[in-house]
Amino acid sequence: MVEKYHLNMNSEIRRKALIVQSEILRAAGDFLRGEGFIEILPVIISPITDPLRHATGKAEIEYYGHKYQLTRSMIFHKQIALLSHDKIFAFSPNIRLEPIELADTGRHLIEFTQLDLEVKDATCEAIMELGENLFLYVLKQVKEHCQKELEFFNRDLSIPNTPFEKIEYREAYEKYAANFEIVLSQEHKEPFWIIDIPIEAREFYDREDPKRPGILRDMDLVYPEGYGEALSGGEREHIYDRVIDRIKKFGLQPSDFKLYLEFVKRGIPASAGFGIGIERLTRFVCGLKRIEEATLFPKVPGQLSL
Ligand code: ASN
Repeated sequence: MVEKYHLNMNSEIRRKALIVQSEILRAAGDFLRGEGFIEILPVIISPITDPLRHATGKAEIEYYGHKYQLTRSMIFHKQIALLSHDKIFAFSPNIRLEPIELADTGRHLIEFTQLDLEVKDATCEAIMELGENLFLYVLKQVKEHCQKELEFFNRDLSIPNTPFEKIEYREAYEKYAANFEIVLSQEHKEPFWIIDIPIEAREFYDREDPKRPGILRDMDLVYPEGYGEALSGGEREHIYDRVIDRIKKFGLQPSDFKLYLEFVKRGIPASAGFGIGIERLTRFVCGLKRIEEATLFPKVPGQLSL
């Protein structure tokens, strides 16, 4: 049984982790603004949200006969926001009603916040470089401003070498089967990328490589030391006919994405971006055992929490 983390408000671990988290938020925002990004406010409810490949329960509310979903990720809003600004980010609360089986991973919450960003006309490679630079900047700032907290956690944060190692999805899968991400994470001492992700492993909005059908221009960043996935993102499908084709191939209904498709039809920019989970980043930076320690009001799958 998972400990009742929400009853433990004055835990010294959480108190220190929140100081580090506050520094992470500041540093990440400063870095992105320095790179020319605009911070936009998050979207909490919308008729459309990320369909996600893995099974999460529907979180829906009805209002005057209209159905809204709670945001699973801001992917569609990020793409549309690029009609306003070329580089945007948001600290975006996400609700993903994960199954109770994930309660004990130490990595899953049904409510979490991701730093979600998107860049007009960017490539997968450019966005990976941005991700590495953002990650390094945050680590350096935490080391500089949270020495006491890192000492408390006995966390000797080393600054990884760049560029990070790149590992092909199929190669990893063949070697370690479906659980490859965690196995590789446990084996590694530095973060690494998973690249060449096959089309069936991701969502319809992820762009298929025109030169290599069946492979996406997508990537995941994985933390070392067993902390697991850090970030996922890539280039986006944005051409109307291709988007429709991909929706249908995934067995989804274009009518469920009507408001989004109206924008795509009129034209949205080519783009790439990613989202990085803030609680997971805090967990990694502090070396915490469980993600519940990285937020004041953790929502553990299957558990009633404040
Ligand atoms: N935020 C991710 C991205 O930008 C999508 C996700 O969280 N499912 O690709």
